[in-house]
Amino acid sequence: TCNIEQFGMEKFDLQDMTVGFSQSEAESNPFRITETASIEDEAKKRGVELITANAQSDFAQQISDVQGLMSQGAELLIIAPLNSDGWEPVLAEAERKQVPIVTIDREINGNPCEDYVTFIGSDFVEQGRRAADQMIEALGGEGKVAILLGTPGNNVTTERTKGFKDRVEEKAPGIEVVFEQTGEFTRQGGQSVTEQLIQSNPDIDGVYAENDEMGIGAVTALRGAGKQPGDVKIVTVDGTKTAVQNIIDGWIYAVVESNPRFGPLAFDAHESFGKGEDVPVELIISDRVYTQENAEEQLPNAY
Ligand code: GYE
Repeated sequence: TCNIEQFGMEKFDLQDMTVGFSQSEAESNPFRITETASIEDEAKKRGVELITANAQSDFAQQISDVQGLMSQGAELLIIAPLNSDGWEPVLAEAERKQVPIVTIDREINGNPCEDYVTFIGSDFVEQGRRAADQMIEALGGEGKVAILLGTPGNNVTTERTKGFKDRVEEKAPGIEVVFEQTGEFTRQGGQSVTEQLIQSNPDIDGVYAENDEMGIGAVTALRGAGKQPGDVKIVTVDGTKTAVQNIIDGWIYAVVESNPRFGPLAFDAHESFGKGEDVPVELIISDRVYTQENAEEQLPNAY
């Protein structure tokens, strides 16, 4: 856990503070739209002043965004980091100015309770395992699988890949990963990588897309190549409405949720930290799984 005394700061009341929120990626991805809305709604609900910035997938921009938030008067930070490494200039300045940081959805590599207060996110290794379980079921334990990787340089991609591969190796040696390439977590990226995949591996049986946007791009590519729903089993991660609708339509086999509703947890963390309470240095949000059995009934929970 982390306590404000260990951190070497005076107690504060969240109510009196200005909070800065730095979003990493463009809000074309429903994960990002929902995440930003969750932070903004929670700030409003609590009457806390919030200033925001969006780095549009540019890491240098995000570093200057966060520095900008501090110079605009942010006394507390919530950061959705694009990359896990490279935060030293921000961490040094936050330390100098005594600005506590809560990171959400991706980790910053550093020391908890020194560089930042807490990380709030999913268990990404577990998401990879859940995706593998769905793929193993879809393929009856045998076949050739491609992975559409997320962007490199963050713990989410690494952990979603590790969880998936380890589980497949352990439970279904008849499944072979024959293709791996990044689709940059975007729809367009997922589509163009899948177009290459169909050329190089026309006999592919399954596609594990490390987010829904890439999975939806994969559906477009497969459709364009004349495939029918279910010909290639697709498993994705996030839980967007479009992806869950694709389960209902037969194009996607299953969607492992990655819950982006961090607002209440992030503000709670800052609030109890300010009061001098012990805050866990890692908080895991709970995720569901959407399957053919529950997609229709669960669609309202998708974002
Ligand atoms: O799955 C994806 C986004 O970091 C957990 O990033 C997040 C991931 C999310 O681009 O859609």
